[in-house]
Amino acid sequence: MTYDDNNVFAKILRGELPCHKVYETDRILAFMDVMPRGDGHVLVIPKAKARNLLDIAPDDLAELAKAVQIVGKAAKSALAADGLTIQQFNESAGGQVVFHIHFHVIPRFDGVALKP
Ligand code: DGP
Repeated sequence: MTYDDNNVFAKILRGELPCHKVYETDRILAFMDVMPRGDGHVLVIPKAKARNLLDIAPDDLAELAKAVQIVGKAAKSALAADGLTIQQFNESAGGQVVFHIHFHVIPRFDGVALKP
């Protein structure tokens, strides 16, 4: 499968769509999810073009994983959460809707279920 430059996260990276940015480096952007499944639901994406886990370059994946840990720790601490859920979907059959690789970082609280 190929990378589509018109996906919404590509537009966010180009500044064509707004986002609520929470973390940024020269290679990574993290911003709030517009359809949060819980308080503090953040998306972490690479600036490099990659459709999903099946085609991202290993070096970009390593950088992305490091950013997920940084953002996850910060979100858990900022919200005094009890835990974290990390989600990542690949292709429509795998639940992917936006075709620029991203990790969901969702702070979790004891006894609180994720919204559907
Ligand atoms: P998925 O590809 O299934 O991992 O889901 C994509 C996620 O992206 C979903 O939780 C909603 C979020 N999302 C979709 N469009 C936008 C947008 O324009 N801005 C932001 N911040 N999030 C979006």
